[in-house]
Amino acid sequence: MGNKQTIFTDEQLDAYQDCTFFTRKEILRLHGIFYELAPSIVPMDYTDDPDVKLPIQLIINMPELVENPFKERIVQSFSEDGDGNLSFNDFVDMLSVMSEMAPRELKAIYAFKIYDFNTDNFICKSDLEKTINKLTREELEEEEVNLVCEKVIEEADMDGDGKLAFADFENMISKAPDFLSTFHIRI
Ligand SMILES: [Ca+2]
Ligand SMILES: [Ca+2]
Repeated sequence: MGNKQTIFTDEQLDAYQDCTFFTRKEILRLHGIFYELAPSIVPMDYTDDPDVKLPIQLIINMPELVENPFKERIVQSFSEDGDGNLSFNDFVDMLSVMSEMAPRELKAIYAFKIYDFNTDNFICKSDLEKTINKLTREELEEEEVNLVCEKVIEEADMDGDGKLAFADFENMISKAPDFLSTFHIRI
C-alpha cells in the first residue's frame, strides 16, 4: 500500500483528521464504505468537493445502524440539509461522534438532541417515554415505562421543574450510562 491515493487532496485529509477522531487512513476506509453504499452515485474523486448526498434509506440500512432503534433520528441529526440525506462530510461527522474515541460529553450533546423528540430543548416526560420505549424495544408495559420515567425525572431534575434541561440530562447519564449505549458504532 503506497501513498498514491487521489480520492482526497492532502489538505482535505488534514482537515478531516483535525475535525474528527479519525486518521487519514480511516477516512479513506470510510470513503470506501460510503462508496459501497451507492457505487453509481459516489465518486472516487473528492478533490473538487462534489455535491453528493446519499438518501437516509441507504444509510439506516447499513449493518452498523440497521439494528439501532434511533437510527432515523441519528441520521437526521447529522444531515446538513435537514432531510436526512448525508454528504460524505455528514457521514464522517456522524461516525466520528458515534465512535469509541468521542468523549462522553460530545455524545451527550447529540443524545440530548435525539431524545428531545419535540425539539423544545428539554426532555420532558413524553420525550422520555418515547426514549425508554425505544431503548427497551417496546418490551416494557406502559405502567413500567411510566414508573421508570418518573424515577428518572425525580433523580435527575435538579431544579425541580419536572423536565430535564441539558444540565439535568448530563446528571442523568452520569448515573445511567445506558442512555448513551446506542451512541456507539464500531466501524
Ligand atoms: Ca422536548
Ligand atoms: Ca429541570
